[in-house]
Amino acid sequence: MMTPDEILRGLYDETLVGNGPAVLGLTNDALQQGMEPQTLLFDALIPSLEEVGARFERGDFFVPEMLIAGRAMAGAMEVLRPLLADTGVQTIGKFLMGTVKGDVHDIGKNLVNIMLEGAGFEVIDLGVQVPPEKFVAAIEEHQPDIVGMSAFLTTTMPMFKANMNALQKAGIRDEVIVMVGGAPVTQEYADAVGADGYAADASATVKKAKELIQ
Ligand code: B1M
Repeated sequence: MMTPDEILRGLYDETLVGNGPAVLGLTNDALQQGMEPQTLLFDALIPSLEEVGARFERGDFFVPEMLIAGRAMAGAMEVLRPLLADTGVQTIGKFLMGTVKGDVHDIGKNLVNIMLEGAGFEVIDLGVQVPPEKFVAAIEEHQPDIVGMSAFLTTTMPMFKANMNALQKAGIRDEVIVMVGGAPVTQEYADAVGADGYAADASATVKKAKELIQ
């Protein structure tokens, strides 16, 4: 039997090379051994994707490598999702979530969703490449407490402002709390676009969201 350290090392290495079946196998092994889902995420899967990003920046990895690593991580997340989200707590608020127009990254957004669900939020996920008019229509339809927008590229971050303008124009800006986030986003940027809240990672999002609906 593999030790927990060997499993974490294996998960990191296999995610890095995008070996989906191995990542899935190791995830199941780890859970069978009683390892915590959070440990797998924060000590292996997320660090591995960070390394993928670093290699991409250096020109050692290209889009296909990034894609298969992302898929391997997403496969593991499907197994971890029910364990992270199922706490049986009562619904504390409605959270509408989407990745902005022009941006296809969704692993980080999905992780935020899982943590929010785990904390008792009802999450409505609009998916990726969500245009401003879709955010507006969904807010009108679902009446969420908070709308969350993710952007993972410096080139798509300006969509936050476009979304805020669309909300303003539709006369619904004051009806919802707006939170923004994603790897390149900062508190300063969130303030500049007029968002009500920003968080750097999934657990910080939960904390901030709870604060904002108080
Ligand atoms: Co892309 N990509 N990618 N990519 N990709 C990044 C983001 C990049 C940082 C890599 C790098 O250069 N180091 C870089 C962006 C640079 C920049 O603009 N600053 C980049 C690039 C350049 C690109 C392309 C342009 C590449 C190309 O085509 N030349 C292209 C763009 C496509 C598009 O969207 N139009 C592209 C494509 C892709 C893939 C499709 C191959 C794949 C995405 C798969 C998928 O998501 N389904 C991919 C991947 C996998 C990555 C990296 C390697 C990993 C992303 C990830 O899932 N991280 C990424 C490098 C990196 O992040 N280090 C990279 C793990 C995840 C748990 O973290 O996403 O940060 P993260 O989410 C966090 C926080 O951001 C926060 O909480 C999450 C959980 O803790 N958060 C919020 C997220 N949303 C929030 C909302 C909130 C609050 C917090 O409130 C509402």
